[in-house]
Amino acid sequence: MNFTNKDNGIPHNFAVYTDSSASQNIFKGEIVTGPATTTYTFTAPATPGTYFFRCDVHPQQMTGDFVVQ
Ligand SMILES: [Cu+2]
Repeated sequence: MNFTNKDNGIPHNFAVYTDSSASQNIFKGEIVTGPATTTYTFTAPATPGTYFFRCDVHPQQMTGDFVVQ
């Protein structure tokens, strides 16, 4: 996936976890400081379901569902 950080001078990343407790990491993208674009490559979980993603730098504000169908 392509990850674009448009925030000048602010670091972000994309990380996937099994659930919102964020205790078990599935993928942890490298943190990039904007403005920058990077490409993350990872294998999604084989089991369909709703997983959790967040920015590890802003774990309270930047979160969402990562859905495997
Ligand atoms: Cu962030």
